[in-house]
Amino acid sequence: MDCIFCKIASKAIPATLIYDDDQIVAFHDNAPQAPTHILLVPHQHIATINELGKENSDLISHMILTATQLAKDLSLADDGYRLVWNCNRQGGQAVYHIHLHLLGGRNMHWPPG
Ligand code: IU
Repeated sequence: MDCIFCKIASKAIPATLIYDDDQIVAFHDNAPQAPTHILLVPHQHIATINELGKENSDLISHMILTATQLAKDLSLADDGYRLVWNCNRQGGQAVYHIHLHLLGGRNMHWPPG
């Protein structure tokens, strides 16, 4: 499958991973939208969050808990940060392999763009 995030997660493409386990990897976004912009990506190829089911509950909770731990490790937790899942065209999804954005280090806007 020609999926860039599958290749990064399987290490077929070298990337600087800041977190790596048997379920997910995390790395810095290559076009950061905030001083800290990290992507958490599962090894399993799932195209969009629409495809998630109860069988993925452990994976999704692991992604969120890893993101919150990274936020604490990077001293973002007290000031705050944002977790984002983009879904499909109107949601602004560009890479069709699910990923959780962790954004921090600046004031976020609401409503989002
Ligand atoms: P989106 O939620 O699908 O829009 O986010 C995809 C993100 O993946 C986006 O922020 C890109 O900058 C980022 N990205 C990357 O970090 N490395 C890559 O090789 C590619 C995209 I392609």
